[in-house]
Amino acid sequence: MSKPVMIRTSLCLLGMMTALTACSSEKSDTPANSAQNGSEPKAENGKRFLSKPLVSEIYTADPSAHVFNGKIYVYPSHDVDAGIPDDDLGNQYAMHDYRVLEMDSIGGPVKVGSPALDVKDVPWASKQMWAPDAAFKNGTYFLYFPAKDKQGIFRIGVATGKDPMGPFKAEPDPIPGSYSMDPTVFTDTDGNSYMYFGGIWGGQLQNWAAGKYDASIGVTDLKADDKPALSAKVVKLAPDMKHFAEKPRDAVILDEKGKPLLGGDHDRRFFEGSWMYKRGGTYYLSYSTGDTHFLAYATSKTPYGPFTYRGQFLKPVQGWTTHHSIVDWGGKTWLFYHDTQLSGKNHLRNVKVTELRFNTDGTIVPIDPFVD
Ligand code: FUB
Repeated sequence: MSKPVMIRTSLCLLGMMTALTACSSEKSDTPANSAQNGSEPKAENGKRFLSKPLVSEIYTADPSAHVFNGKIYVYPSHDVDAGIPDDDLGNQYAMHDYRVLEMDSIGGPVKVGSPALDVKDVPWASKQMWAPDAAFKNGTYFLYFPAKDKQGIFRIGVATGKDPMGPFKAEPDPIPGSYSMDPTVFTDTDGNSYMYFGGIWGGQLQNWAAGKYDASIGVTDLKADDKPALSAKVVKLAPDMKHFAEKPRDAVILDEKGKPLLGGDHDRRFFEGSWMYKRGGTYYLSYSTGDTHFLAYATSKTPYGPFTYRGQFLKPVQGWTTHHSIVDWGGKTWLFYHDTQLSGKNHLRNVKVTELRFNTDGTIVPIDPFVD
C-alpha cells in the first residue's frame, strides 16, 4: 500500500468513528484483496481483516456482483440505522432503498450510485428492502428484491431499467407465486434463467413449508432436527424475466451418503443467502448457514440439483450475518462478502471482496476473513 493511500484510508476510518462521511469521493485505489497492515483497525477478535471495505460513504451488505459490459456492478443492500434493537426476525435490518456500486476493475475506484429504487416507489411493498440481485436480458436490466408487503409477508419484486446503475421502475405487484427473501438470478449458458431464493427465521421460509403461508409455524425453523432441513427454492424464470415459468422446487442438499441434510445440522444446512455459480459443467449452490455463520456450498450437474454438500468456504466474519456472491473477472474468481468492520454493529455492514480459489478437484479453498 502506497503512503498517500494509507493517509486517505486512515482519514476515512477516523471519520467513521463519529459518523459516516463522504469518503467515497476519495476513491479507493488500493488492491481490494490486500491484508491491512498493523497500523490499521483490528477486528473485535484482535486480528486484522483480510480485506477492506469497498466503500465507506454508506453502509452496504449482501453484495450481488455481476459483470456487465466489462465493468463490475455490485447490487448490495443499503444498511441504515433505524434505531431498532437486534432480534431474531431481523427487524433491525430496516433498509428502504438500493444503491449500486460500479468498478472498472477489482481493486480500482468504486462509484456509489444514486438511489436506484426506494420502497416508497414500490406500490405493493411496505418495508425491509433486503438482499437484492440483478440480471440483464435483451437490453433491459432487472433488479430483483425482497420486501415485506402491506400484510408483513415477504414477497419478491422485480424492477427494470436501461442502465445497470438504475434507476429502476418496479412492477406494480410482486412476482406472482413469490415468497420469502434473498432472490438470486442465474442465467445458464443455454440462456435459461433461474431464481434461487429463500431464507429461514426472519426470512419466513418455514412459514411456507406446506405451500401456503402459515404464521403458526413460528419464527425460526420447523423445529424438527431429525427431519430434512428446509431447502432454498429454485424456479425457472419465464422469457420476460418477470414471472416464474413453473412452481418453485426444493434445491435439496444431500450429505455424503445421499441423504438430505437434516434440520438439526446447523453447521451445514441452508439458512439464507443462496448464490449459483457455474464452473465447467458443475453448478455450485452456495449459501449462508445463518446461526452458525459459515458460507457453505454444494454441487450438482444440473441447476435444479439435488446438490451434494461439499464444505464450508468462508469462516464466520465479524457480525451476525454472512452473505455473498461469486463472479469471474479478469481471469480470476472473486468472492464478494460483508462484515461489520466500519460500525461493529450487526445491522450496519460493509461489503468486501477477496479472491476465491479452487483446488484441482473443483473444491473451494476455504477462506479465513481474518489475518493473524
Ligand atoms: O440484509 C438483510 C438480511 O441479512 C439478508 O436478506 C440476509 O441474507 C442477511 O444478510
